[in-house]
Amino acid sequence: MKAAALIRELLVASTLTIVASPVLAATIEVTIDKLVFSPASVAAKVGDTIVWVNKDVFAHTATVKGGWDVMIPPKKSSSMIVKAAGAVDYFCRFHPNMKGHLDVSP
Ligand SMILES: [Cu+2]
Repeated sequence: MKAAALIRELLVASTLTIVASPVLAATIEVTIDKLVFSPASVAAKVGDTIVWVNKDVFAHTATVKGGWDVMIPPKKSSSMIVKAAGAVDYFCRFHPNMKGHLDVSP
């Protein structure tokens, strides 16, 4: 099998795995308005999706030092699937005063 075909097969297989997953994952919405994450602190479980909805006219990020980094363009939303349990503080790289907290249970 050619490499490209193999990659395609793997992609199809992983997509099916995600679709067939019986885990009841939740979607948790965090709004960004006037440089504030709201709610500032949310609880989630591994596998849940966090959606940041940016109502501001400038870009923000949800960034964990040494961890993940999500770019949220102006007037857009971005999402991330929570992969690890634990408590994390995140902030916006452009506005370090913007702070959020995530409590993730397994
Ligand atoms: Cu920001």
